[in-house]
Amino acid sequence: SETAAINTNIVTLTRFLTEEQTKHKEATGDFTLLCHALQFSFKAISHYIRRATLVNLTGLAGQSNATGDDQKKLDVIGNDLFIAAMRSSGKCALLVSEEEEEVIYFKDQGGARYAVACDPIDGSSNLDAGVSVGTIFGIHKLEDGSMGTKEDILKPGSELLAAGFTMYGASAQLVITMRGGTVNGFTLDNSFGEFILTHPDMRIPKARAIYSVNEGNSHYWEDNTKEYFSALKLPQGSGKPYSARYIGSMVADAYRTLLYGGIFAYPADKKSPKGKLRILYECAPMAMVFENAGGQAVDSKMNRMLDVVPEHIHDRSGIFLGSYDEVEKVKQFHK
Ligand code: AHM
Ligand code: MG
Repeated sequence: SETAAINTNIVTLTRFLTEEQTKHKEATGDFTLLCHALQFSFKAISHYIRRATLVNLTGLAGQSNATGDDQKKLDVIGNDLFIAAMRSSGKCALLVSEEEEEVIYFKDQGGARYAVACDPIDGSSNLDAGVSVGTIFGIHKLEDGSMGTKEDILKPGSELLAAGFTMYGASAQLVITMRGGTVNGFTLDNSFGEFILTHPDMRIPKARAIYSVNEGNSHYWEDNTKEYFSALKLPQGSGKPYSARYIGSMVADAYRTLLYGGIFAYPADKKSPKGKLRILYECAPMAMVFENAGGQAVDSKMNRMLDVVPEHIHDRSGIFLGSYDEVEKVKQFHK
């Protein structure tokens, strides 16, 4: 019958978080509240990104400013939405945002025990083309007795309590994981206004012949990086060379890699010896997601990405992340 096809036992993000909370006897519910604020910011950012595209479309008809201006506006809106959500949660002691030079301290928040790092709209250079962008986030817990200082966020990714990202694509996707836990994917159902669990316990395929890198930088790559990518373009065993897929939006390239397998890289090179992507709100959260899904993530020196400790909040790193076997291959070439 028709009613049999309708799922009446839907797992929303709210339900998922509540069920997770009851598994942890020591949980106070603070983390759940923080996540509620997070998910609201994702819904709001997703909404405004879609509206802004419409504004840009009228812009094409000859009414609007330079596109760069619009992009900037959206970066600011995303950032402001995220900051407001974190402040109003009452659970966030400090926030690092890609869009803010300095750490934001929410001094009026007595009892706030979390430190959050985020890139509110990653990949924003793609916005005007309607290409997927997203929000990346990492959550640390304050040390016992800490009043909330920079040291609470200048930590290795291995100490992250939770991390994840959203991708505002054909639909809004949310991928979230907790330390030592599984990776779960949710899809925003616009009619319900809820994130619905659609991808429980995501596992990245062990290997896949797809590579994702800005090959335009290859002139600047170190020799071993050049040799690695050249090798991928030769027929593999009795099979074919790797396929190339590069969107230029980390959340989209990472999401595809998570689902299909393969390798995503933004290596350090001679032009950018420290790489491009930022440790706190790009590399470390993604590395946690990939490890918890059975993949790996390393920096350009082949250190485990989650062991890298940033000195400054906006520090960068080279990164290779993806399927377990694909990252093993990266390591072989970078010995
Ligand atoms: P952004 O934070 O300024 O948007 O830059 C980060 C983005 C990533 O999403 C993406 O992986 C990378 O920059 C693409 O860089 P490039 O254009 O150099 O290939
Ligand atoms: Mg970014």
